[in-house]
Parts: sequence; structure tokens; C-alpha cells
Amino acid sequence: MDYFFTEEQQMIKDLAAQIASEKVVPVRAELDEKSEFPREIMNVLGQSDLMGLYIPEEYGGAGMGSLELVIAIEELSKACVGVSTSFAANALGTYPILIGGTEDQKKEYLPDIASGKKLVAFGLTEANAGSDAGGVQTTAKLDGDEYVLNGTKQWITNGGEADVYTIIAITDKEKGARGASAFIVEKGTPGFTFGKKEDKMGIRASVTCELVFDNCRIPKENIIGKEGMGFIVAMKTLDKSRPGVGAQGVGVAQGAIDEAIKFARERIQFGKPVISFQAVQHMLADMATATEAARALIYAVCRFIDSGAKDVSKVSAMSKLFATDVGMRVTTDALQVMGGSGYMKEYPVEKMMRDAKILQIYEGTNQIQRNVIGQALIKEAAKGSK
Ligand code: COS
Repeated sequence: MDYFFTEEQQMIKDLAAQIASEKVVPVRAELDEKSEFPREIMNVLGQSDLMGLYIPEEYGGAGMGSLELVIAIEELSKACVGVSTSFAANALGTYPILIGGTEDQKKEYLPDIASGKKLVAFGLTEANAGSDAGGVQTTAKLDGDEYVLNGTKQWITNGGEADVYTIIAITDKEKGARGASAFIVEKGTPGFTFGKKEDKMGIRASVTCELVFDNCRIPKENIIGKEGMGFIVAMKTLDKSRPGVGAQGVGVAQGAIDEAIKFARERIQFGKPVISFQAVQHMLADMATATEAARALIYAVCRFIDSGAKDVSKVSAMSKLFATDVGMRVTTDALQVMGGSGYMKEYPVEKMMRDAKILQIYEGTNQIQRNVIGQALIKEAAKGSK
């Protein structure tokens, strides 16, 4: 379907698709098998100016928005969700600086992030703070001109590979979610090390690692915004990033549909290509319809966010919930269309199905998305608006 992209948006789509087919497809199985971070591909994405799509021009970016970012994420995800996770996690880690950072912080960090010279990671999750993001236990105590960080972050995408980390830590235990603050911590800071690297079911071309803070001292100027704003910065960050996860769902679904159709046209059973059977056509029809609906929702939500709309939590959660459920269902059905072949590593669909699973879990499980949507509906009803 024609989504009436501008010339620039179409160029971004074409460029990301070209990188996906030339640089990602040839190595995706190897990256998956070795569980290897796609450093060279990240460099190419940086050199192609795709890392700074959503960063304002005055800080070295392209000055575009969420829609342009998700267009790139979707194309990369058609080829490999591990690669698109490494790419998208940069935006996730950068949003706190864009949302709450000072002018000095933006000038210092954003140009290198936009050019791909520096990679970023977002550190919210902990062993006891997953869905309950307010349960963060890592602390940051002011001591003279420095904050001292102590604690461990878990399951951090780009952990160890990133140069810049945006970290949520507690500055006032008594205040609950209002006692959290956000900080910028650079790799190499004494007291900041990397712990366990996870061995994952899917998205193995992305790195997931623990961050360990042991009396890690950072300049007090590294706080993002004010003390107590950390939870809000984290929630606003997720509002911005969740449509990108949805775009991963759309991309992986489309990648799987393309593979299933190619296979079904070639596979002969009962003397005919299996695509000539209505049972297969109906599956493909449902898969394509759901994927197009998810794509349309993602683009509409991104256009709403880019219009400057203030309250985007509900629609952002809807886009992530719907499109990632589609991603899981469609990759599973694509494998079914391909039968035994789909289950084999010789074809990319078994990897797509493994990769799709995490999309229903990370950046807020799809159960949490329903909570966010439900709370928003209650608030709207109380206000008497729709
Ligand atoms: N934008 C701005 N403010 C927000 C907000 C948002 N999207 N969501 C919540 N807030 C504010 C609330 O208004 C509230 O402010 P007050 O203290 O002034 O009342 C405060 O933040 C606390 O909100 P709430 O009471 O809703 O927090 P909960 O602890 O109940 O948690 C959920 C809310 C479950 C939605 C949140 O913890 C969440 O998103 N969890 C999933 C986290 C996640 O995605 N983890 C994945 C890892 S990060 S890659």
C-alpha cells in the first residue's frame, strides 16, 4: 500500500533496505549462530547517517522524527531483528538526553551519537525491576560535586558495546517512583564494569549484558534534568521508543511472509506448488492482512507523535502491543506454511520466529502495554472525553 512517503522518507526506506540486503542478509545466520554483535553493520549505519535520523539538525542529526526512524527499523527487521535491536537501542538510550538533557549535554553527546561514532544503551531494568520499573534499587548519592552509583542493571541491550549509558537510579528512597533520577555514565568510568553476558533464544546479533556500578563516581552535571525526574524521563522514553518495537514486529512479519511465499511457489506437493492450495492461500491472506494493519497503525501513531502531541502513552502502547503480537503470529504461521523446511536452520524463518518472541516481552511486556492502555481509558472516561 502507498503510505505517501515524502521523497526523503522513501530514500531512507530504500537505503535501509539496501543495507539490509547487502550487509545484513549475507551474515545474519552467522551472527545468530555465534551470538556476535554486528559492529561493522553499526559502522555502516552510522556512515549512512541513519543513526541520527531523529536527532535535531543543530546537534548533527537529520532533524526528522519517529516515522523516519521506524521506516529504517522496519527495513532492517525484515532481514534481522538482532541487528535492528542493536540499532533501535541507540535511540532508546538517546531519548532520555533528548527529553530531559541540558543544552550542554545535548551538544556534548548528540553529534557523536548521530554520526555513529558513539553507541548508546539505556539502563532501567534490574533483577527486581522489570515490569515494575519503579522498583529500581540502584542508588545514586550526591557526595560533593559527584554522584556515587551503586547497583546492578540487568538485560541491557548494547551493554559493553555502547560508549554512553543513560541510567535510572534512586536518589531518594522515601519517594518511590518520584525518587528516581536519570544519569549519563560513560564507558571507562572507574567503578563501572560489565557483568554477565546473556545467551539468548533469539536476537542473538544483539548483545544483552549486566552493568555493574561499584562506587562509580560521576560529575554531578551528568544528571539528566532534576533529581526525582528519572521515572518520568524513563516513561516518556518508552512512549517514544515503543512504536519502534512495533516496527520490528511489522518488519519481521513481512520478512517471514516473503520467505513463505517464495517457498510455497516452489514447493511441489500432490503435483502442484503448495501456494495453489486454498488452505495455504488463506493463511497467507490472514498474515498479509494483519501485517498491513499493524504497519498502518505504526505509521499513524508515529505521525501523531511527530505532530507534537503531548499524551502519546496509550497509542504508543497500542502500536507496540498490536504489531508485536502480529509479528509473533505471522512468523509462527510462516513456519507452518513451510512445514518441516521452515523448522530447519537452512531457511531464515525459524530464526525470525525465535527473534519475534522477545518483541512481546522487551520495552514492556504486552501485558504491561494493556495496563497502560487500560489506565489511559479509565483516565479518559473520568475526564468525560474520548
Ligand atoms: N509519561 C509521563 N509520566 C508518566 C508516564 C508517562 N508515560 N507513566 C507514568 N507516569 C507518571 C505518573 O503520572 C505518576 O506520576 P505521579 O507520581 O505524579 O502520580 C508516576 O509516573 C508513577 O506512575 P504509575 O503510578 O503509573 O507507576 P507504576 O509504578 O504503577 O508503573 C508502569 C507504571 C507499569 C506502566 C511502568 O512501571 C512500566 O511502564 N513498566 C514497564 C517498564 C518497561 O517497559 N520495562 C522494560 C525495560 S526498559 S527497555
